Amino acid sequence: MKKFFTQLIMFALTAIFMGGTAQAVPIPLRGVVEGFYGTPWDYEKRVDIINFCRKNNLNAYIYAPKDDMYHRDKWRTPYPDEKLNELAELVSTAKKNNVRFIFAISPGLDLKYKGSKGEQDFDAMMKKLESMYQIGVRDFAIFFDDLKDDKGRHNEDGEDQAAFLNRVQKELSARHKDIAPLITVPTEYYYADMIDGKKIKPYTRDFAENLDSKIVVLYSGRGVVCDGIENAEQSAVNKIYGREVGIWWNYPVNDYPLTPDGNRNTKLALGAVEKLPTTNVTAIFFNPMAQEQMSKIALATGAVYANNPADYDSTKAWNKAIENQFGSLAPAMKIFADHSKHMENSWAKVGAPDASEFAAVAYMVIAKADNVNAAEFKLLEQMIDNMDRAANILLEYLPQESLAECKPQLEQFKRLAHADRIALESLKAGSLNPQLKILREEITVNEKQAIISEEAARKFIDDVMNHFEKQNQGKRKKK
Ligand code: LTM
Repeated sequence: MKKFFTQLIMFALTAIFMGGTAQAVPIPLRGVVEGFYGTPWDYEKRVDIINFCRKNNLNAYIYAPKDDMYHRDKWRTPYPDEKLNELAELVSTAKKNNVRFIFAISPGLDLKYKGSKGEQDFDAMMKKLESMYQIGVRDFAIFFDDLKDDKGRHNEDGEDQAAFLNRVQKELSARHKDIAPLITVPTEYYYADMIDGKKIKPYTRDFAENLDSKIVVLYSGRGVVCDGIENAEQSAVNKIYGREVGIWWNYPVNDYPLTPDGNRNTKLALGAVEKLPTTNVTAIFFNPMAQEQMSKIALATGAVYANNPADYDSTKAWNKAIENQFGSLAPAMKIFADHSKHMENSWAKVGAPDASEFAAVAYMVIAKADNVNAAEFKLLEQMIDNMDRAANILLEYLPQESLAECKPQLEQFKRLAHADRIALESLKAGSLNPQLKILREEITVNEKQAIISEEAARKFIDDVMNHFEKQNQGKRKKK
């Protein structure tokens, strides 16, 4: 008992000395993975993101653009001099900023593991990594994600892959004493794909059992793009791999289609990262959008999380990120970004719901329809006016670099505000303004360039039209 009280007093004293809060424990390796499909970032964007990392206390950047052919499709081919010089500049910028530049390569599409072809490929890999060492790279990653066919099957052998990585790791550290442990992403890189019921799938079992314990493994959560990671899931994956596994977090990346027609995703992910583990995580990397400036809202929240997971408050971090990044434009940006947080399709779901306050008020107005009072109408009206005002301000005053990345979405936001206003006025008047149908068609056409607020401002238009449709059906029945 005495011991207990002594501990209690010690705890209280520690809390008092530390200002009442527990000390932040940052995730050791934390940063951005340029790992999306589509046009890779250019040199300027990379320099900018490396600076951003330093400012936000993120200590690593992974170079892994899927569509850099020298990273994946033609991984054996050496970088041409011009590209190598550019990479050398980036490596040196990263060093100056205390950001680890992690060079990644994705050889899985055609890597051979055995026989003379296997030897040739091992040599090709070492040559490529050596050329990166020569320009100053000290951190390397070899990724095996996205190797499944259309039916979701893969032929990868976990033991072969692990042996390959172990050999590369061994060879690299024999040649150089200043190399960090290798980082990898397995072919079964999300938890649901590692297990079959209660059993670990053969690939994952073989990969995990044979992989050198120093090699850092990243996974993407329960799914490829998923609604958070619970502590228990993190522990389960740690158990499979017999080490603390790191996270490759697919937010704010938007390189996957949102609609079943497979059209390009034209939505921006402008929310906070959320629902991430509070247990020990060894590394976390956030995969951004091609829209580098617009990615910084989520990335800044990711930095806050990664620097103190136990104390993370996503709303607080999101507000702060926007205030820091947009200054006097922050109020307008908050209104716009609030409508563009959530990403969802048949297999992906991530990000807080869009404009939850707007959605709740709009839902209430629709539910009460003929009974909405003046104050309730006013509330929604103000929200709609604010949308329009925010869009106008941002269209006029956003710096060119940011505007170039979100102009179609801002224009669509304006269209939504206009249509929502007509919808609201229709409800007030008790009869549908025929203009609404035309506006809705225009919005649908423009979704090829910009999706925003599907379940809030966009849904209100449909809900109002359905309301009048039902009313008309009722009248027709009575006749
Ligand atoms: O998530 C991983 C490990 N790999 C790919 C990423 O390159 C891609 O950006 C995301 C989102 O589409 N999905 C992946 O599977």
